[in-house]
Amino acid sequence: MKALILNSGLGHRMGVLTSEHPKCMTEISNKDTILSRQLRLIASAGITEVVMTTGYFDEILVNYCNSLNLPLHYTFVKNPIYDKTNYIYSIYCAREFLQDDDIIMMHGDLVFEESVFDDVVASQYSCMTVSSTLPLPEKDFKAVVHNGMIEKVGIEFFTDAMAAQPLYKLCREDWAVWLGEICSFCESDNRKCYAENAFNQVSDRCRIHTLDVKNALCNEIDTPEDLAVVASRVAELENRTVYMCFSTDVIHSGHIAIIRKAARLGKLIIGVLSDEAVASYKRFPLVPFEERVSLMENINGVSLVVEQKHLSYAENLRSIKPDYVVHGDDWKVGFQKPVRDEVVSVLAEYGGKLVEFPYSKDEKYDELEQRSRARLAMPDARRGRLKKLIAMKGTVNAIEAHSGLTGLIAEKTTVLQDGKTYQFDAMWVSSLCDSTAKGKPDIELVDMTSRFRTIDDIMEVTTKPIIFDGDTGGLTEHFVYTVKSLERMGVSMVIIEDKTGLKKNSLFGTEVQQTQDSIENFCAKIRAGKNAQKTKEFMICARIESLILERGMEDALERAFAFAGAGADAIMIHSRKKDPAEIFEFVEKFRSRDKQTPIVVVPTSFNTVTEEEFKARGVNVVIYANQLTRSAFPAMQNVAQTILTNHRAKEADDLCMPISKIITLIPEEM
Ligand code: SPV
Ligand code: MG
Repeated sequence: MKALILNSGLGHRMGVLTSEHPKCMTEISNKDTILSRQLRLIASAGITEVVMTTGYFDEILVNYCNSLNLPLHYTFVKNPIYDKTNYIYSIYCAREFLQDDDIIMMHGDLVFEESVFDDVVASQYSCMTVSSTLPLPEKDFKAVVHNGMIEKVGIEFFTDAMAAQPLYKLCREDWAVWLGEICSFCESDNRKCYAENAFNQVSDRCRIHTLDVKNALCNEIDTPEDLAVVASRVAELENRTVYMCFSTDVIHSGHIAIIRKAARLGKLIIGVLSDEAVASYKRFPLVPFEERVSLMENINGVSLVVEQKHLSYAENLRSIKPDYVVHGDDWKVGFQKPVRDEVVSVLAEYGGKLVEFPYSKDEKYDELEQRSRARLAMPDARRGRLKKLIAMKGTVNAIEAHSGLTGLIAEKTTVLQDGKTYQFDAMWVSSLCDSTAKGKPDIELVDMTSRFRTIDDIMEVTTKPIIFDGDTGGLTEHFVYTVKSLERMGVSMVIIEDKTGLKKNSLFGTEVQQTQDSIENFCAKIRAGKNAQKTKEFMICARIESLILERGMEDALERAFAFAGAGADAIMIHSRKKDPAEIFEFVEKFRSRDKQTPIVVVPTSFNTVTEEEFKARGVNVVIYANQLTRSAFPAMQNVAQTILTNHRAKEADDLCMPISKIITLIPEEM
């Protein structure tokens, strides 16, 4: 595709403004002349070949074009009798450079906005810009239109006519017809009319569609009055703001293409989604917020980068009030739809517009995303993420996983609610559920090798951080090895409970014989673990069983402060009461002296308390320790009984997930 710009004329009606250079070099803003704006848009549309006809001040014009340093290759063709002919003859002079290609043709005094030019370039058919909303001009071009096709162009037509501007896309077959007729005109000495006079003779074979620009800027400048009007429209365009939000930490060519398109609508402001918002709806960002900001700041066409704290655009839109919001049209459905609906209603509050470009699924993106996930799953990338999430969100949640399958549920389950997406932050490898899955009691019978095997199964198919239930931690001499192994595997936190001897599950409480370890011994175990670990990020959490064993609040608090003093990175307080009062009392008393050390709770019994309330009270980790196992067991038992009752599986089918669904549950690759 080539651009043809007709610049042979002088523009006498501009007066002194054209006394030293051709009209196209008239300034229309601080940064542009008519011509520099045209050339910039041509270059940014990816067109590289420009044929320009010249006449008046041709040398000045050629030098000026070269001085703009745009990535364009020019062919200048001077009309030697520019003062005695019209541009039909200039085109004739340039004919050898205009063969066998699609042509974007424009008069040199035409100023149009980016979106108009984009539509012309993208048109599948030959087209001319017209306006269905502007009144018919007295002296300028009008097009006679039937069924969306242009039949005649000239200043003399008023019937069935629309205001028209000399900006065309001419597909090569149509252009060959028109150019042929231009040649016939010029060779029979008909050189003083418009090129459109030649078109009018062949419009049945040169099929030009209308492209309705309505009120968008697409104006010729003939007089100083025209210049004033166009300059103020250009100023308005240059002050327009465009807003886009990015959550991605991998930028690919598709993003750059949409940023380019958006920047053509006005000053582009990019909202970069906070780490917390990204982690809540997608995955933990590999590139932290600050780096994602500087990535965006360094992309050509981006004027300003701001933080977008939430998935919702509302806060930023109300404060920035951009003229446009740009997004791919993929968000019309799926989990982003509520976010889009809110954008539409906030834009309506002040008259902003939503521009949606067709979304093309980029395979490269999928591949990059898959690689990012694979990286997140690696031990070094996974281990420190729990600490970061606690720092970022204040309170995180974790759900039990005891196999690859339950790991996938923890990894992939998301819920959309009130425009927000919820998912689990981490996984809890429970001793109770790991033992139960193996049909064994929760008494440290399943050995560490087997427990590590479970971790490995989960890690193979997930990326989220893991909290390991380390029971009592065993002998201190053994615990130091456990710490090093867990750390090496990429586990984020081990929780050990201050019990000794034969451990039984805490939910038995005092119904079974259980012995609490001494503060001294347990502190020594914590210290030994902390000394053994190699990375800063790995966390050892001390779990206090005083409330379970009914030793009282004072004992629980004394232990909590002692264990934190011995280096525990977090404190877990456990209770088997339905009433959360004792948990709340502990949290309040602990927090009055220790504001920092994260507090962990397992609300199996006191399950009426929401995460929001725990957060408000100063709890940092909420673990749903056994619900997947407890829900799966009765479901499986029911199906087994149904089959036995009916002597066949038909009746059980409605209780089961369809095979077609279960096979899609397991990803081919993570
Ligand atoms: C586990 O899930 O194994 C626990 C938590 O240790 S609890 O069962 O509540 O003791
Ligand atoms: Mg346990």
